[in-house]
Amino acid sequence: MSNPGHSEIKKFMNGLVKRNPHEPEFHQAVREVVESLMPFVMEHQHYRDAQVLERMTEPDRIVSFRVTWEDDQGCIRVNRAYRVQFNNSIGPYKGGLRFHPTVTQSVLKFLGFEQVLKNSLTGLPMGGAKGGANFNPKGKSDREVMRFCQSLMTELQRHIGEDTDVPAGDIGVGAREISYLFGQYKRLENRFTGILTGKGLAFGGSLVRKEATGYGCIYFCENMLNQCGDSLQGKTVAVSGSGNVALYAIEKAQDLGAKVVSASDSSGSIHDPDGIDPEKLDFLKELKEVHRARIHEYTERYPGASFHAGERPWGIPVDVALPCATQNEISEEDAKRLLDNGVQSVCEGANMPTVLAGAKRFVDAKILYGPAKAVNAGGVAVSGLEQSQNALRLLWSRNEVDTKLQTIMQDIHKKCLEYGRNGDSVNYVTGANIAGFIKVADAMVAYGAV
Ligand code: NDP
Ligand code: 2IT
Repeated sequence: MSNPGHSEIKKFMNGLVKRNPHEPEFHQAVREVVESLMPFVMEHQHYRDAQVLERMTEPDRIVSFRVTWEDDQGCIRVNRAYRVQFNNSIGPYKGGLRFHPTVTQSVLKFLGFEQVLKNSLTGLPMGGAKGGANFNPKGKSDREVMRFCQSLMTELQRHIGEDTDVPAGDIGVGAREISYLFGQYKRLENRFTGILTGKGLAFGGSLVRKEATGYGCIYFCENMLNQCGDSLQGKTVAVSGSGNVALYAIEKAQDLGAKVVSASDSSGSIHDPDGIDPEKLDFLKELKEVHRARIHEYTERYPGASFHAGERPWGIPVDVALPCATQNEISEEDAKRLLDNGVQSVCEGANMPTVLAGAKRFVDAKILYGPAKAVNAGGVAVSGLEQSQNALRLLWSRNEVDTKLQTIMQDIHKKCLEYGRNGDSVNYVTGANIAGFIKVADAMVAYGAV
């Protein structure tokens, strides 16, 4: 590490690991941020004096609770849920809920910490939070998911509010789950209010929220390429995942003239050398959004494509890679393979999809590497716009929301350039971390010792 703050970083991270044992995902997320922020913080003594980094890495509070529900066989089931309210210095807490068997306090702390800086980057007044449960929606009936959501909201409703904390979706929490959660909140509180985002269009949802994270990812990627006089037109693209983020990243990449040759789920990946065209994407959406089926069925319908059980798509030679599934899905070996195959850009639709050593390889190779907190901020940004529409009791048109999303992604890109320029290249990791940090840090310093 050639960082001027090397010993400061080491000291800081030793303390953080000691205070938060057994939380590897949280350590990883903080390390990535602190490694690029420490030199900046050391140059600005007032942040050091106010212990801003120490305060910013300690959540405001964490609520953990039992969720008891009854399955279709009449058996009582128990899960553990959390809400990590990380930092509300610049606005009410905001961030998704994740339902996945791998959910732990460490995973939600990493996501909550990232969310603070991401939400700051959007320019909207939103603090950062994350929540979820170790509940596996796979194989559960709609009624089981409904009972689980109702039980979870019965406790969560005490801790949230439209000016306090506004949850949304994430892995395993989509339109169906948000609907059940919102219905239960409304029933318990007897108030119709913008307590969740990602709601159905019939009850306060925003146009373009469903598409926002995927579209935003592609807008950011296009901005990075445009900066170098290039564009997505004609590029070959690998996408991982086939959930909310992946499907709409594929859609917008197609719109901009790219050829997307892969998608995946937790069972493996498909490679379609001819490209996923609009008709094939409609099939994939139906497969995943309606039938919740496995991805190998794509190859039964389109025999020109192949299925690779248990594999990620990073061995396919592509110009652009878009990890849109989950954390740590690009290993150092995957990063090396992508670089060896000449990848020009990696844009992170998922949160923390690249291990630290892989991210370092992308930065050192000076490719166009867009970190998650900048690239995937379009989702929470349109959530913020959904809150605005709810407060105004208005519905903006599709074009109005999409134009605002494009402007927000452009602004985030500009902020990354402002703080990440390094000679004739741009370190988007440093740029995003510093730009996101400043607004939150300034608010914290202004509040005094709170
Ligand atoms: P979805 O649940 O809609 O889709 C997740 C996709 O990733 C599925 O294809 C799923 O496969 C796959 N996946 C999940 N976990 C794993 C795993 N451990 N190994 C392999 N594949 C996995 O979630 P989203 O699309 O909403 O979220 C994807 C990523 O984007 C996450 O990192 C999330 O935090 C991030 N994100 C989401 C935003 C949003 O607005 N939804 C906003 C910003 C970031 P399978 O179906 O087999 O589980
Ligand atoms: O990681 C994320 O930014 C999200 N899951 C979206 C959060 C939100 O409040 O829309």
